Amino acid sequence: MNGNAPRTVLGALLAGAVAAAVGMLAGPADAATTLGASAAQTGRYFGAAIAAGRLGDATYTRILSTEFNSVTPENEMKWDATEPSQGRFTYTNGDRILNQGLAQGAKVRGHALLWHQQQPSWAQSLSGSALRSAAINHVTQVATHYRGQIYAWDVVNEAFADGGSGGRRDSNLQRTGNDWIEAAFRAARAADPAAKLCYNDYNTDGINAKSTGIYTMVRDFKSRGVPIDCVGFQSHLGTSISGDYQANLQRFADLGVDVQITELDVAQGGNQANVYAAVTRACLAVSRCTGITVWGIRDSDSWRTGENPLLFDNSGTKKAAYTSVLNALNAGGSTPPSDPPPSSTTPPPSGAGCTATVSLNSWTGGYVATVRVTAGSSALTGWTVTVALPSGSAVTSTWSATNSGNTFRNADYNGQLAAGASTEFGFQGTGTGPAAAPTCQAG
Ligand code: 9MR
Repeated sequence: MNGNAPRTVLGALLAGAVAAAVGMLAGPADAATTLGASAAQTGRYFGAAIAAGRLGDATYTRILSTEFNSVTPENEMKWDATEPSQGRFTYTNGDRILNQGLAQGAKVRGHALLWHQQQPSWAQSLSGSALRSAAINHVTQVATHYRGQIYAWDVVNEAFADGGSGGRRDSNLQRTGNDWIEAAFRAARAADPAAKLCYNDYNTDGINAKSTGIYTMVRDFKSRGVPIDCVGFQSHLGTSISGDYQANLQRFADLGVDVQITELDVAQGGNQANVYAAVTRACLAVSRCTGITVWGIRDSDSWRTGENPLLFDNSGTKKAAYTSVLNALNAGGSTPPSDPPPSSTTPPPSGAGCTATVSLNSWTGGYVATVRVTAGSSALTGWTVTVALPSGSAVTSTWSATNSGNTFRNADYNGQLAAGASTEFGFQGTGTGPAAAPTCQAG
């Protein structure tokens, strides 16, 4: 044990007995000395939003790699950063965040595929079906680039209105039709079946009209089979925390989704350490609260200039808020259920040759198709996939393959597949997408 709050022998015995009785409680084991290690004792992560431009700062990266076992790009995976002009994708800074996370064995949360802010100017000037197809293509491309490497994606960020309406925020995306959110989630699932898909928002830190609007959407998505796995509660907090903060997390968890604290920061004041501890305890008390992310490392890294809302001061020294979070983590809590990540249901191929499956994201007048090509019992040096398109449907763009009409050939870099291995390509079209399974031929 280190210098944490002393426990009485009776208290320790009681805690142990209760833990044994319910079989769900973890800790207080040996107190861990970093946020990430302590959160890991109950199967959770403790993360930070990080900026590629700060990775050369030695103090910053020392704290990052010592304390945190999850990272979120503060800006580098947003639409304006990843698709500065339409159809031209730049991943340099996003990849730097990803690689930093992977190098230190951290989870990487993707943030954010679609948002009304930080859109590139070309997207801001689009509307209607042109914007809808550009947005879905964006989701598909970015999630495909990071496929298999992202723990959870904020697929849609901040789509609900503030105030008492409980409804959607007006935005160019919302004006493409109320189904834009579910179309985005379907596209993300098709592109990266292993990533957890989250809806993320702020001012949802308690039971209020906005969080209830989101709750109603999540319940509807779950009832209709729209793929959603988690809800992010940003938790940009002032000097207090709502009394029903934990109850709000729990009601979402009871819908069958994970909950995550995604952008925590707390105004500095007399209560800062207490508010941080209360948020931490609330997450630990909800078994499906899988982790906490703070929105920056040092106060000087924060977007809330002058509010000193983080766990480390400007020189990188731990603040009282840090100690209160670490102590709360070390006190233990419920253990998240170990659910396997959502996985693709592609059947294993049999025989030589290859098979192809297609998943579709459709909207009125258009669709994005993602096609998975899997080699049979022999390696392939090339493949050709033919897709039956209904009359009136035309392919308008293709990625990771070349096409002539409805026949698609491998690109230079994805024709060679080991036996049983898979690759993906995609295309966008007008009209209605393919209804039948595609055929695949080796060569
Ligand atoms: O911290 C981010 C800041 O550097 C950007 O300038 C800003 C642009 O809008 O976005 C900040 O991050 C936001 C996050 O992406 C979504 N939730 C609110 C965060 C704080 O504004």
